[in-house]
Amino acid sequence: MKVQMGKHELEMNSDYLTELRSSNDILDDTEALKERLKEDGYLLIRNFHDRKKVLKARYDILEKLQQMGRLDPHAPLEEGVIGPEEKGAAFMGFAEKLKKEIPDVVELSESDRVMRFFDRLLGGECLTYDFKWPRAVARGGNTGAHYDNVYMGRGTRNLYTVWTPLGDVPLELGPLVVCLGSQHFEDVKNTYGKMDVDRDNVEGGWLTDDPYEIVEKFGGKWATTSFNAGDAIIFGMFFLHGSLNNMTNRYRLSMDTRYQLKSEPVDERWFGSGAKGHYAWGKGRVKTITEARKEWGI
Ligand SMILES: O=C(O)CCC(=O)C(=O)O
Repeated sequence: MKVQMGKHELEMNSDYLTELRSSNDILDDTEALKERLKEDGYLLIRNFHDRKKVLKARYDILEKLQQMGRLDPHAPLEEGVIGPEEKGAAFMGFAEKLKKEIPDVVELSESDRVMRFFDRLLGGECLTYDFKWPRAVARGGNTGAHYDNVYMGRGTRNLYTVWTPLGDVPLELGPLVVCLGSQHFEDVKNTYGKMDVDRDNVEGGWLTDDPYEIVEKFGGKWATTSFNAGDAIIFGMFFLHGSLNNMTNRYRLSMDTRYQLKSEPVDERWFGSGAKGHYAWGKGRVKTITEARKEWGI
């Protein structure tokens, strides 16, 4: 099957794009999970969440999109068919505010099931950042390749992203795509990976929107899968990822949320009272990623 990442077409099961492997076979073996996360850079877990809770969270966002006039009024709400404006929507925000607007989304990100999983994986009591990143991606929308460290790298390095599709997300709906091996791209980690968008003010924060460039220059291989409601993929701060394009007339709904040990330092932009999110990024003189990469020599 052919998929699209930005302007570039990729063939599934080719030299550039392969299938993610599930870790459900080792789900009860914490040591094996840790080893897999270190080795592969990610854990794909089917039915990580309670599917019913995912569908409730999906409904919250669909209702919001309906109120915003973003859905096709002639199609059933559950299908999330994009309205004539063809606009995406970001619902990103702090839990305190989101609890009033999309409470089931917040509940899903902080559920006992998720928190106890991280307590076990990281070997101590865990917390999740107050800021949540729910997204409704319209037709043609996608995310370019980036390390999450450039957005949330001020606390512990032992911080993890959970990407959760809010509904079934087959390939054509534009699921997350990761670059296998990118956790070992030392030149990229030591330059681009050390960037902080609020300090360095680099436009977008993406390393590139060209998946081929990464493989040809640095190595690795892209990987994705068809996700079902309930599934999730977990990865660390130095693992290149982005998303495929949504090639359909339905919204791709998802959220990304962050987890770490309570005992380790947090990135204060995203957690605790007074957290303010990105406070300087995009203000004043913005550097392009092309300029920044020239300076870094990558
Ligand atoms: O959902 C997307 O398009 C991007 C998500 C992402 O970058 C993340 O989970 O860190």
